[in-house]
Amino acid sequence: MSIPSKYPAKQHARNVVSHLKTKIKDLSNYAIFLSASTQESYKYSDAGKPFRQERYFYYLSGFNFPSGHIFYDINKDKLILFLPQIDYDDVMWSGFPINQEQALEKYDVDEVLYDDEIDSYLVKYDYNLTIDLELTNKKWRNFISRSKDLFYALDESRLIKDSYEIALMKKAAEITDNSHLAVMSALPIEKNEGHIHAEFIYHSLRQGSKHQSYDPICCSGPNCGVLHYVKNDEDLKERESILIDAGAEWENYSSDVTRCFPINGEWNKEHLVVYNIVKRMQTETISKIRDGVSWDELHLLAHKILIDEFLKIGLFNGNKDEIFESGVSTIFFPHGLGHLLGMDTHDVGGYPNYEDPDIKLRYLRLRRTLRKGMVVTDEPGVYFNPYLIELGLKNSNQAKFIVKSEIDKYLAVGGVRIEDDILVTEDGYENLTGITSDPDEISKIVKAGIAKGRDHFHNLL
Ligand SMILES: [Mn+2]
Repeated sequence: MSIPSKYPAKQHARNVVSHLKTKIKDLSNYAIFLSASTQESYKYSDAGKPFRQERYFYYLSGFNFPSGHIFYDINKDKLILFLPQIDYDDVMWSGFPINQEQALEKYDVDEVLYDDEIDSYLVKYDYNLTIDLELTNKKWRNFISRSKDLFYALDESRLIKDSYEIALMKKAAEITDNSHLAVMSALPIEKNEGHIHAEFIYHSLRQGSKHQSYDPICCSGPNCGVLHYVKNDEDLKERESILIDAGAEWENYSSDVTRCFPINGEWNKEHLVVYNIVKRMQTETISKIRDGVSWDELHLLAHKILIDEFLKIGLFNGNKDEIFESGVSTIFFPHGLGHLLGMDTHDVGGYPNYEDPDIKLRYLRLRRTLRKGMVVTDEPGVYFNPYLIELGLKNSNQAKFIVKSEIDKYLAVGGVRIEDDILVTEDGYENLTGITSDPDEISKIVKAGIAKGRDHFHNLL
């Protein structure tokens, strides 16, 4: 797979048009016009918010600065980037912005102009499709129209990653691998969940990743049972388990990885039992990933494995099929097996159905057949969340299968999730995540870090 030298904006525009054609047959009077995010400040303050480029705009431009616009002339197959005009008052503070010549060199566009010329392009076509009418494009409100079909075409196009995007995602994944390894190796200076958080971000930043794909989830003990725990501020003392869900971003492309480990390097009995159940759920579902496979089915397979294992160790009691039908496994595995990954951590095009009558499928964010070029997370989990267990015990259809006295033994573990980023290929998959999830190897890494002692690490407090 050869990788283009520039972010392939032009090819992206062509892909979008190929999907748009399935909705609008005659595009001869149409163009596409998208706008960048603006640099916003916090309310009542002149401090700028961290800049985050609008993803659809980036997809068609590769331009990562505020206030640009992109125009795709479908008839002429011509992509034009419009730069904001230079604000000379700002040059003193921010330096000179990228100029026309530099932008033409850097981006995969046919022409670079300033935004005072936009009108003369928009008047050429009856329909200049955009995704939203908002502050960034309100000046041209009379020339542009919001289009659901364009949204659809952009989503379908973003669904399948090209070689350039995959290369960016591999870089994000590599930074994430190193940062997870650093976290597992630094227990002498990790006495609070916040230290786990700090260690991950420090190592991501050092590798050039300026942003995280999402706020890291760094939990210990029972907190591991809270799916999107972001408090990240409790002491680790007395606790034995850690769960960290964190992924670095690279040039607007995400990674999303979860690892669990024992704080002292030695898995306690219950923690390892749960870990091995989740490991089996992940190994078996990953092994079935390939073009053409139903993601629903892999998700349900993960539930079946959980039920099988819970019956073996006495956490469930009853008939396998009846347990599956009751949905009681969602008390312990409440989220989906995984989601699409791309510029957004929960990437576009998954078509979830949050009203699905089948509770097992309700929170699955990807509801379509896997296709070559998709990147998905495979992230089964098993949690012992007292609130959810209570709900299960109140539900007469589910309570009869739960062996409460056995479940109680696992509350201290909190939960285990193992999450890798997987590229779907024609006849299988490629796992972009390299950090080990083997429990013995993890144990060795944690112990080796502990053996180095506190003085080995760069830390002040
Ligand atoms: Mn995820």
